[in-house]
Amino acid sequence: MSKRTFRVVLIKPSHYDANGYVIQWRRSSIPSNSLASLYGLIQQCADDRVLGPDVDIEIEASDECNTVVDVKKAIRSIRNAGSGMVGLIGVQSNQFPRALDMAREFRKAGVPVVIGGFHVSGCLSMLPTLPPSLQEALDLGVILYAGEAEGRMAEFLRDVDSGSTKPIYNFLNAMPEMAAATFPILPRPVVARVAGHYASFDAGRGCPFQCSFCTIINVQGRKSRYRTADDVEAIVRANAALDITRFFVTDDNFARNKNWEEILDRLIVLREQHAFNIRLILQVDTLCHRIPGFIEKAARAGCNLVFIGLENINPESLLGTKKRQNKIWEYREMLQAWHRQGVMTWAGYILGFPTDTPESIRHDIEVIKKELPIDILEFFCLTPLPGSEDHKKLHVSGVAMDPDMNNYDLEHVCTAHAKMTADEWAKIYRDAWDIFYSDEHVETVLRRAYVSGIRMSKVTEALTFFSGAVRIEGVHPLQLGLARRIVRTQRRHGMPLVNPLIFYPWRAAVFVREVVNWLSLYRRYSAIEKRVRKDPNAKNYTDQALAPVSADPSEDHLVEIFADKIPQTYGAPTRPKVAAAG
Ligand code: B12
Ligand code: SF4
Repeated sequence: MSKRTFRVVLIKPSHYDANGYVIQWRRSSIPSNSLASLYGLIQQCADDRVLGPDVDIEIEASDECNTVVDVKKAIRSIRNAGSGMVGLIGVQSNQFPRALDMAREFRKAGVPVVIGGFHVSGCLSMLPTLPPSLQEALDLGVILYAGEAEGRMAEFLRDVDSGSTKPIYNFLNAMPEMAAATFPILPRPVVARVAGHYASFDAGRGCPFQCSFCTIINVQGRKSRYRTADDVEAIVRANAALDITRFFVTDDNFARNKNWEEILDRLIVLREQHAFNIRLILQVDTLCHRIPGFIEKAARAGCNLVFIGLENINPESLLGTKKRQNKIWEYREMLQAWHRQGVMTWAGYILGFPTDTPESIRHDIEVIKKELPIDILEFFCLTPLPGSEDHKKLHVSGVAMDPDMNNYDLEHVCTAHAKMTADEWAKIYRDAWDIFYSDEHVETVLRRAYVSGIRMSKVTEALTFFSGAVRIEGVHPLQLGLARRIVRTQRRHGMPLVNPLIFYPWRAAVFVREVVNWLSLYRRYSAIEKRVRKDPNAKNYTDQALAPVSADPSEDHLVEIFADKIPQTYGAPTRPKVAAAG
């Protein structure tokens, strides 16, 4: 039987910086789970020979955040194979313009292109008509894929192979079960491009809550679906066979995964009885400490860094976006519980809620610094992301929003605010990093880490990384990697290529400036770390954030500060308001 090859090129697009260059690095910091999911699914199709016994399916996967994609080479490889397709994977709204620019080149060469991910799914799930970005893709002959691909790839590949594809595939009304579903996996060379060789998997999808800024509930659903402990063990073993044992678990809220205990118990056995050197980064909610044994087991299973969706400390803001589950009087106890297990705490904080002003934001960040043992805080601008209730409301009522999807990266102001001008909002976003990462507060964080027994060198590294991202590289830490690459010829569609004689000297100057800035930041923080370590009194350090939490929440100082803003509807503690400590 004569054999033929169907070549699948999977690309996770990045997005453009303010100069129109692709944001990419020699090493990225966080792996792409969407890429791993699609790779796993198509590898399964290749193993099952779904295009016929005579057809080999070859797969090539790259994450643009850490790889310069050579579009011409990819086109040649598909042509040489005789058939194939390009999949633009897990495309978020901010990545859609970059995805379209690549699609444009592939389509010019007649290669089938399909785009999937949150932008396509979010728009199709929430908007009554196609937005211009999706229409432009269709006009280029790009196939749009909404919804999840588990259990559906064989049929889709057959459609592409036989040239009988539909313009839009929409599976948003039929979420696949996660138990025993094909799992995410990537070849080791792809994972090796992520700093620290982190791989990723999702142990569940969907979320029962209703935050109005969130897209997840409208794309993955409010009914949560979970992988089993057997699935997770299989994922860990498959990666360990490639010598990869560090994982970013992408569940938006692992604490609400109903299989959490079984999963953690299984990982504990792998770690403690079979010497798997597992390390986990988990995302959890602010009430996870109320789940008996959760934090202790997470730490034993290898969690050394936890991301907490704090979002805000002002109850008025939280209520305005239906984030009712966040109860500020529980924050300190929750954070202290992670510290007791030696786990570094990393929280996200959103700026631009309707009641926010530059002054209130400054005030609230100062309160956090004093009151809460958060090691790493990162800031986002409240953004009407396509797929969210906020976006739908603005869209339907015709309120102006930035038409450039590249700006939906949570670092740009994309719509008007009732109390701040766009400039004020953008300024307080930039200032927020300076306010939190002042040298004085960096010392406080390191002193807290010292008494809590958290590895200080790790905290210093993390503080450097998060404090320098926006201030040195001009990108959010979630987009930061190691050693920026700027390819002169990969510029946004419509922007002119810069003459090499101007481009390369500019690039060299920027590179030198950035290296100097990073080194001096790291040296400064290392000197602070050394000072803390040498301080004979360091062991006795204490402050308001480390103070034991009173059994009576009404005695909590944070409750005092926001006393007049805590709604009394959900059994909140009451206490007369006092001013924030100076
Ligand atoms: C992990 C994660 C990250 C990681 C990794 C991103 C990466 N390189 O992949 C990090 C932390 C770096 C990150 C960063 C950001 N993220 Co993020 N992230 C996530 C998270 C939590 C999980 C993503 C995931 O793996 N999902 C599971 C996969 C399997 O789902 P999926 O991508 O939808 O893929 C399925 C289908 O869509 C489909 N599919 C997808 N692609 C394709 C392609 C083809 C060909 C086919 C057939 C099918 C198909 O099949 C897949 C399997 O079923 C999601 C929330 C979530 N629950 O998904 C947010 C999410 C995707 N992120 C979001 C945002 C906004 C960001 C940031 C802009 C925020 C910021 N400033 O930090 C940055 C942008 C960074 C950048 N430019 O790369 C938004 C996107 C919303 C939107 N409309 O754009 C989300 C939805 C969260 C939210 N706030 O609502 N993120
Ligand atoms: S923001 Fe987090 S808690 Fe809120 S609905 Fe989205 S995933 Fe759930």
